[in-house]
Amino acid sequence: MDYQNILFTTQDGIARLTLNRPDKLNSFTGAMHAELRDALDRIQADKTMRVLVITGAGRAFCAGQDLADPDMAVGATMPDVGNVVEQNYKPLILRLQNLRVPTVAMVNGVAAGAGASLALACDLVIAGKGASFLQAFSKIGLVPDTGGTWFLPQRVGMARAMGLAMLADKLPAEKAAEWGLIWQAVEDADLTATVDKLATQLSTMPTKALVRTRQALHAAPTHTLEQQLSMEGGFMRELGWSPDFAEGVAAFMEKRAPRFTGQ
Ligand code: T3D
Repeated sequence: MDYQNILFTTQDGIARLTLNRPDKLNSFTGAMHAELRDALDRIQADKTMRVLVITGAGRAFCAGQDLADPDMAVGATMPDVGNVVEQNYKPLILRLQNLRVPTVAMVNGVAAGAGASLALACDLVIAGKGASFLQAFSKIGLVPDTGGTWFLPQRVGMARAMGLAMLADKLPAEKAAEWGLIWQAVEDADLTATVDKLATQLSTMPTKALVRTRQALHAAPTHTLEQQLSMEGGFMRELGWSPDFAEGVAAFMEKRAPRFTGQ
């Protein structure tokens, strides 16, 4: 598939996906969603990939749904917004959550609406200090989607989630980090280098263990302690038979750096 709305590269185990409609602040269209699905499927199928970095071209990360896209055209007939969510946003988030590599959002500018949710669906979110997070939905009569109502209260608590979602004020990156919405806010000039270093680090780590960690942490809020202990036990059993566990222990015993392969 030829990509017109995203850039996609892979090198040294690092997949980089750039939303590439800078004139429209990288807002989502149906065509962009199709390209994203294709790129995520390629990462899932490529066993040499160890990490995914998502960012936006130009001055924004992503302004959410393109409100001028034919999918959303409000005219004589109203769009079926629920269908768009089911067909585009839900599969996007489920693909990311089930991706077999850790994911990093490099938030280079405003992340609004579903764009904010896309960032929050990544395992680690690093933003430039000039970036901001905006739950734009209430401004246009919608509800936070793309997992927004799930990620927000888990990260920042109900009071702040409610304020952000209802009032739709821009949350600057530094405050987002202070509130625990994201992992880190860094100087804009340092964003790319910081994320490059992080991606390189993640690409040499035990990939399966990182992904099982994601799954366990996301399952915890709806599990009893007993269920969670069982899940941990199952993951430990699986990982305990993995080459990366053997390598990790061998490297520790031999007092050397481990050479994980992601297996
Ligand atoms: O079925 C479904 O689709 C449901 C799914 C919904 C998911 C959602 O994401 S709903 C929320 C949709 N997003 C928004 O409501 C955000 C709209 N955008 C903004 O509020 C502002 O653009 C920003 C706060 C993000 C940035 O403001 P600012 O002042 O830095 O930039 P700007 O001047 O508003 O935008 C620059 C251009 O991008 C401008 O185009 P122009 O006039 O230069 O030709 C603007 O129209 C365009 N743009 C920005 N956001 C969108 C957009 N065009 C289409 N859709 C957008 N979402």
